[in-house]
Amino acid sequence: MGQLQDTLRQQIPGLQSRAKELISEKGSAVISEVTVSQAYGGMRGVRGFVCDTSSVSADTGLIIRGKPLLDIIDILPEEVFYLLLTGELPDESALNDLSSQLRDKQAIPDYVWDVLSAMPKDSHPMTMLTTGILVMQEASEFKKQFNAGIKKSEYWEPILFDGISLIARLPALAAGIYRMRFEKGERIEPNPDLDWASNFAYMTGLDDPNGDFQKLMRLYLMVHCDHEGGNVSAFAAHTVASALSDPYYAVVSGLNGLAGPLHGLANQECLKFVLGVKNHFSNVPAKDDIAQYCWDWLNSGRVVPGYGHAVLRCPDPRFVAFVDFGKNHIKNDDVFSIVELLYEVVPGVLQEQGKAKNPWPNVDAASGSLLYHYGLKEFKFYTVLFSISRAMGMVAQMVINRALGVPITRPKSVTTDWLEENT
Ligand code: HAX
Repeated sequence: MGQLQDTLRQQIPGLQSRAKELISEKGSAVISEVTVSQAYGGMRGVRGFVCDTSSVSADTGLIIRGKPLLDIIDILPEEVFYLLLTGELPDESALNDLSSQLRDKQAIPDYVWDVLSAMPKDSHPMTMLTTGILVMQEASEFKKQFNAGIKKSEYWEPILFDGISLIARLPALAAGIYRMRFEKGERIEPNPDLDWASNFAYMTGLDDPNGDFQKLMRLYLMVHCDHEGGNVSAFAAHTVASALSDPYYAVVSGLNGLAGPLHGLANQECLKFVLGVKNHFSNVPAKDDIAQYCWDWLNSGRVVPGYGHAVLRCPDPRFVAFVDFGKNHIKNDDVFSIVELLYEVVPGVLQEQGKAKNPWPNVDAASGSLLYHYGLKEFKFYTVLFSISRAMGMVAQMVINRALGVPITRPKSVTTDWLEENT
């Protein structure tokens, strides 16, 4: 049915026996313990499940199937999706095959636009995106095959079918939401000659005389693809998918988590913060002034968006990739200059404040300034971009989990009384 599917069909028996062997030989080995602080503290650092699509190390950041992000920064989102799923980069023919599967499935049913156009005009674009995905759930192939009695060992195939269908539709859905929500005029039909990310850029209708916005979208939609399994969106999607809810339901659950300001919405909040700096000083401020601005911000009880991370303890390589892009493609841009200046100032301020365990920038600190430069100024839309990309990681994780027969997620909670009596 497709080269990606064939590769997975060959790989999955090996994955299953590797997991079976580990369980039988080392099933009772202890990989983590949980303290009372962790039980109250968002389970930070607790190792409790398996995710092979990517890993995040505190001092180097995102590693996709053994490849540090910055080593593969030039690959297409389609290639990274293949890599997340299989651990291999596709050759030309496998890439063409996946690209044509995505192209074949990209049409959005009309009822989606009907539903979206009935929503309040000032709905948040993330609400529109998750609504648009959810109403397409009726098309789930997994749901149909499950109801028809498909064997457990075959679940992953219709999960992948649904995942590819959903990922195929996201650029047109997101671009259509952009044009509808921000009154940009009629939707723009997909261009069959473009890759997945460039097509999204094209369908926004933004002016792109040199093709640099398409280039940025290829980078943007690649680097946001996955960040191991324990972040809010991945873990929410993982949990919901473990109940055998189909990928439409599960991805929407993950995206609803991504819509929180401490997670994916930070890219919107971050640009708001940077524009606040620009407005406050009427141009690019001096370092001392920006430091004072950050102190006033922190002292008013707010977090500096785009800085800090639950796992990372270094500048996020995804941030580094965006800053490199800006340095190479953007000259004399005040908003990007403020982002660069904040990078020089904020880590020192956060270190002096002494609260944040990681004073360094995360993925969200620079991306908005680039989008803004290319005319995508409606920052409420930014988390939708993150979502289009992150759906790839969520889908890859759920395909592998179903292939391995991972059971329903159900950790044990304890009561405060239990803690007082048993610790
Ligand atoms: N500014 C100010 N204070 C910060 C901070 C920041 N950027 N980052 C952390 N802190 C504070 C926390 O609020 C916490 O304060 P309290 O003790 O008063 O509650 C303290 O430092 C310890 O927090 P931590 O252990 O370092 O961080 P957490 O693991 O709890 O949280 C967050 C990680 C990313 C949520 C946090 O750093 C934050 O709020 N950052 C700003 C928002 C942001 O950029 N989010 C996007 C993260 C990347 C991502 O997921 N993108 O999708």
